[in-house]
Amino acid sequence: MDDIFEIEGSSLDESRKLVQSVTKLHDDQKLQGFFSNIGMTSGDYLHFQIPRNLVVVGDIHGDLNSLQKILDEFEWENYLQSEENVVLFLGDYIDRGQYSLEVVLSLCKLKYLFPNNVFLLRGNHEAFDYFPFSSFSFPEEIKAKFGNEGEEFYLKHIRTFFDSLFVFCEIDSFALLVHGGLPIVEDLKFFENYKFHLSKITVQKGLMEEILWNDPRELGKTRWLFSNRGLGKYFGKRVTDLWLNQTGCKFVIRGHEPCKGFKTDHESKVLTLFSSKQPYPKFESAFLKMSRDEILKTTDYKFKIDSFVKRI
Ligand SMILES: [Mn+2]
Repeated sequence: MDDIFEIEGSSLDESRKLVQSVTKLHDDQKLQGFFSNIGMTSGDYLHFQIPRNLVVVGDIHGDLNSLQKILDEFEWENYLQSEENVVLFLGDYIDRGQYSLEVVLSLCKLKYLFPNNVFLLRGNHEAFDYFPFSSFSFPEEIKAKFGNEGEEFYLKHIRTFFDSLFVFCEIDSFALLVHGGLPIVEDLKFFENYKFHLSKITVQKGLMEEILWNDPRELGKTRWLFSNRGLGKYFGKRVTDLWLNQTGCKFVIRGHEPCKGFKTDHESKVLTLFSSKQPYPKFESAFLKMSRDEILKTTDYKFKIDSFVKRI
């Protein structure tokens, strides 16, 4: 397979160097605070003013072909020249598909080339050590490619890279972006200082579990239920409305559930994106692309965010 960054056939040494550089980049950005005219960080929490253009990509799950098609569709080389054009990936880069390692390395290369406008959120598949589940096969894929040294590569470098990923993103007055869903907040005081709480998600296991594992469901007046997944919860519209009211945002954009490219819940306030096709023959692969002007029109009550999703 042709691949975008000539990642296929990378030596273990090259792969290790790339992953280490991007881990360092993430750590530096977390310490730095501001990284562009429109972007800020505070630990695990990433914050943007409305970008000139926004692309959001859902679960890729080792589908290098879908990733390549999406990058081609928004003409990444041109698009990423301006730091006000942002691309955000919602996590779950690995497992299920055949090219997890190539997907991880391609995304690292993209981040390395465009550190201030490419951002990678953490999915539940990138947090196996915290919340184990049965379909985790990435270390075996690396071992098959690099032998026993691959195991060390995973344990020493990939896991540290996963720990460096951002967990929560907010785009001012527009959207909250996470892999799984919104956590259930019992104490409203949380919102007095929510950015501070979200800057330390990785050290609050309960909060991290919900952000990486939760799913939206239509629950009527019930706020939440335990999830059939065995981890995380189902959150109802009351939880979505609370978060959106408290943060001044209008939408939640998340991945985590296979679907025909996208689906909406909670009166179209929650948009699910899915960007993997090869391991999921019954589903479709899609991404979201919006300009600043389009984002500013979200005040219109007839606004439909799913009209900006493009299937590939
Ligand atoms: Mn997931």
